[in-house]
Amino acid sequence: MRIDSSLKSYPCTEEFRRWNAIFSVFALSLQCTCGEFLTLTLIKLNIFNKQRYTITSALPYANGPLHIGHLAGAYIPGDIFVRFLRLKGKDVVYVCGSDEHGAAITIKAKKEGVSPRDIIDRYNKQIKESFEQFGISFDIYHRTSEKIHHELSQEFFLNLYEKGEFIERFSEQYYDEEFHQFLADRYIVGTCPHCQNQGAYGDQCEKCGTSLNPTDLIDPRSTLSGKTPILKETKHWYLPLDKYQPWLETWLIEGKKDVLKPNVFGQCQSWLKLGLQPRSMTRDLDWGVDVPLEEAEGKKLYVWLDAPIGYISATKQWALEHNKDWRQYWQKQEDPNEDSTLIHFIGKDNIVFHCITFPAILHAHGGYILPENIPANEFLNLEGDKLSTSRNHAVWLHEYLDEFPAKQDELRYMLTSILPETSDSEFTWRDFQAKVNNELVSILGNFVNRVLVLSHKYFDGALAIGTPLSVADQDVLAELAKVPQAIEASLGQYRFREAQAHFMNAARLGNKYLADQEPWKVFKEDPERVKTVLYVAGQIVANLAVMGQPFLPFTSQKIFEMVKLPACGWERAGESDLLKSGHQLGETQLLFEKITDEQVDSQLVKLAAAAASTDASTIAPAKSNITFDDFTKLDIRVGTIVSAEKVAKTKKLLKLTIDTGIDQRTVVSGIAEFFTSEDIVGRQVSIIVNLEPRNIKGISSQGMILMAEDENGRLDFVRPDTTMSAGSTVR
Ligand code: B3M
Ligand code: ZN
Repeated sequence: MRIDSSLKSYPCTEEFRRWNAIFSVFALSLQCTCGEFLTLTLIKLNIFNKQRYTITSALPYANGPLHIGHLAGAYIPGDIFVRFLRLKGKDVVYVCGSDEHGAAITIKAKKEGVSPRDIIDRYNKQIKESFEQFGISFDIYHRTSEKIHHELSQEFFLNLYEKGEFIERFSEQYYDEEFHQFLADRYIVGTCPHCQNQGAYGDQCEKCGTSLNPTDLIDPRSTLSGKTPILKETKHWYLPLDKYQPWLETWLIEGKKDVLKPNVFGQCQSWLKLGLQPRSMTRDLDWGVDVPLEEAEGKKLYVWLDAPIGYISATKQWALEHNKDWRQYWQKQEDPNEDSTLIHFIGKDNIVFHCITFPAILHAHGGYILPENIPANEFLNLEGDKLSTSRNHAVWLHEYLDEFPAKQDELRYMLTSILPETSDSEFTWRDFQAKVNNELVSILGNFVNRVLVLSHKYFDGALAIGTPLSVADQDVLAELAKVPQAIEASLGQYRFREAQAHFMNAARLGNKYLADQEPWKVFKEDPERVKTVLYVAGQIVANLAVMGQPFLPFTSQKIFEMVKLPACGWERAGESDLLKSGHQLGETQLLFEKITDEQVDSQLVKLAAAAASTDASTIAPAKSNITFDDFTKLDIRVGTIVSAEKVAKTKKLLKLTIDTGIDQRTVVSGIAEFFTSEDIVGRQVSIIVNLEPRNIKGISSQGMILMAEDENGRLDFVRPDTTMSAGSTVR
């Protein structure tokens, strides 16, 4: 179903606003030149007018702990959205789980010298716990290593195989001779042909997002041995993405141009412009889902074929446990109006798989619904630098939970306020401190606390209307009543930062109301008026509990307890009598505490220490001792470079002619990435002259130039400080 957007203009009347609220269309007020306010309304298909929803957040690889970048990418937005849907009374399933296949797992296992099973069991547990503690409210957190998942993935493969969808192809693939293994995905790195990123993987460049085949990489290297791989023939099954390109252009580009976020739409459009290529759906690996064909013994499904099917197998498992029908959440229904609405929350490096590959698979299989939207986020940086697992530049969730116990909502709030929704964003500990202290403590916490404390002090915690509501009271309640709709409109466009800001504005409204009414001053003369002020303020507090539920679930829960109101749904948000006159409030609890300078400093010190220790660990380890005799065997001389030329068809090699004082000889040296021949002719170098000659690219290399190499692989010559005569010895 498609509903076209249309741009219409209406006078901004009361009636229009009501109509606007009922249909939840998105409105924008502008001032016309005549001075009258006009409201331009973009009528879009309202995402919240369906009954059933299937919501997914990317399945994290079970190969390491989670950090704040994960939360900000796919989980906080997904959780806010789902909590909101539940509050709206929708039938929703929110699925996630560990991605337990692929090279991400086996490489980690190899590094640690343990089995892949050890790795996935360890991290699945840790990741699951982190999600639970942060209140990410999945209906199920599943695992792709489960039998039900293997079976469903194989069923998908066979379905496509039997329909003749795959192209079967023998081709030459990279192979590491030392490790006797074909190299695909993360087993091979090289330079991306599109953006020149030198660390692109065999299936994708994470920098520009483009999906790749290993043979696309420039200067490929095995991540197992570090060596340049050889080519060897093997058979694989390819998904003909080129064949689905016209369909994708209609479904995705034409059909979704108005609903996809610009960052997502732009990426999809540029890949389609490049032209899609067939992609292999099988791998020569020993860990993963078996390819269910006799002739494919020993081969596994490509992890990006099975992982998204993990959303479906997770739903199947959940349905089994809850007596539900999983088909209602994934398959097309007789009446298309009853189809579930599928939304994938992901980070930007997963866009191609969720917008192109997985939909193509679902389409080729048939019978399945397709995603309604894929609201991918960009990346989160930390203290001016990219988050990095290998450099330990991260805020790990399990460590945060230890160091800031019971402060989950503080991090949720901070991350929501800086979500990288349209471009990369930045987490700093100082900002975290400012957001907690100046917003959560000073605005939200302070307001709720004052209302509770004053009510207890003056009226033993009983709320009641004293004097009739004043104009100011009615105004503040009218303002409050607009907030739920503003939140809903922002959430409907996946603008979570804006939605949370609307929520916070309700707390600001409350603070301003108290400051204006000054009940602490009025009480002596007019306690009945103060009764009313606290009654009105109490309604704002109760509304903060209702409206805070998607964003700050732990805090909302506490406020509900404090005001003694059972948690309620979104239909009651904005009501001005959530607490009836005569209602008795509960105990005051502290909502938030300030983050101290010491806490911030200790986090900064920790990051600096991590940076220092990873620097040290990249320095090559010391070698064992040798004898003096061993050393004197080396004949090292000062030589002068007489000429230098690039070795044809190589990137790194220069062929040098060196005057060694003894003779003029040829040396092949891997320095072309750092020096051109013009740079170095005439320079002095240190050269080992008694090394057995070696044949490099058909050239006999007679000696070796001594080079210094830093941890980033940068090279420079080891040479005398002043000019020495060629042939001088180095000892
Ligand atoms: N495990 C990649 C990632 O963690 C991958 C996502 C799978 S979603 C089906 O970025
Ligand atoms: Zn790239």
